[in-house]
Amino acid sequence: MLKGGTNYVAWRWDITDIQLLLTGNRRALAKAITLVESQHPQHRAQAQQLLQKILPHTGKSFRIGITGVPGVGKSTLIEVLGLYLIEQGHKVAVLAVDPSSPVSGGSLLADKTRMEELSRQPQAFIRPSPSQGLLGGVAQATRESILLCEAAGYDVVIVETVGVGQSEIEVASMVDFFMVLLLPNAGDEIQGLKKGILELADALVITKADGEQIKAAEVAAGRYRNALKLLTPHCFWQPIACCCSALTHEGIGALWRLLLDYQQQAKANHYWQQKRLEQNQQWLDKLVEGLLLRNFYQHPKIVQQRNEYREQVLKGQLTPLQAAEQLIEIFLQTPPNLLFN
Ligand SMILES: Nc1nc2c(ncn2[C@@H]2O[C@H](COP(=O)(O)OP(=O)(O)O)[C@@H](O)[C@H]2O)c(=O)[nH]1
Ligand SMILES: [Mg+2]
Repeated sequence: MLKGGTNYVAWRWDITDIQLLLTGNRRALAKAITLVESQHPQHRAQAQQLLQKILPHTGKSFRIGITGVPGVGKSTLIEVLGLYLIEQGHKVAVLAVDPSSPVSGGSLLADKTRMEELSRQPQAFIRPSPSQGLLGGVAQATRESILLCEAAGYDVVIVETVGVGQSEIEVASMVDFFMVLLLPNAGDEIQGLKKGILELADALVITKADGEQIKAAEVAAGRYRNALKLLTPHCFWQPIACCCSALTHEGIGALWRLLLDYQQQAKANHYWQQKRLEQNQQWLDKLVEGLLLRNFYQHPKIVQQRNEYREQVLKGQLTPLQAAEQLIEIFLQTPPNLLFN
């Protein structure tokens, strides 16, 4: 790992690296992702230059988000779907957003072993989650990694996340199609679904619909279908509940046809491009807000004077608005050195 930075200084991206990346070289891609994951300001600058150069080669993939609780079958499904897609002539990249790792020190997603066969395929690229950083940073790196995968010629990019915290909202906002995997034992699970998740989903996929669980899976799909009917569709697409098994491969082909159907319809009515534009716009807005806030609170003069103004507000000498305006004035007087991270 090059995250530390010191052993990294000699390493520069040159035109050969970019050409290698564009020809689909997996080492060059892995190296580029390491660069965009780096928190080091110098690397961030390099990463942005690299991204700018490859931008014309991005945007052509089908970006698919997959979420679900640990054990629901994400990795197994991605492996089976990935192998199926490779057979059809696609190049498949898998990226993970794992907000659990910085907290627990362990990772719920980075179980590469489950995708052993897929990871052996020359047409596949699997990248476990960045092991550090707050979710915002991880999400930023993942967005940039999607672009790098596209530049390297991957036409299907799967982003996997376990639904912790805000991670599925983040992932939904960076993909074209978002699916939520659910276990077949429906019970009262619909109520147990995280709030807002139904609204995010383009498809609910009941996993492990095999053996004795087929019936339960079908019952669950029916219940979810009813729940979905109660939602007002936010676009042309009516979210779908379906079953599949990564064990028997039943439903895998149908799932892919469903995705293609979505893609075709979305492109035909220009929703595809519209959604991407909106996502990009939101990403930009979020970055502006985040960068400004961070730079404000880290600004040496603000660090120095913030408490003083706070006290004046608490003592009733200044109104909160007066204090805020004066602090912002101080901030604007000395141009801050805007940096991400
Ligand atoms: N019967 C059955 N078991 C499955 C299926 N998919 C996954 N599993 C099992 O469910 C467990 C969790 O799967 P995994 O893919 O690691 O789940 P993840 O934590 O969501 O990535 C493993 O023991 C898998 O073998 C399936 O389609 N049918
Ligand atoms: Mg997994």
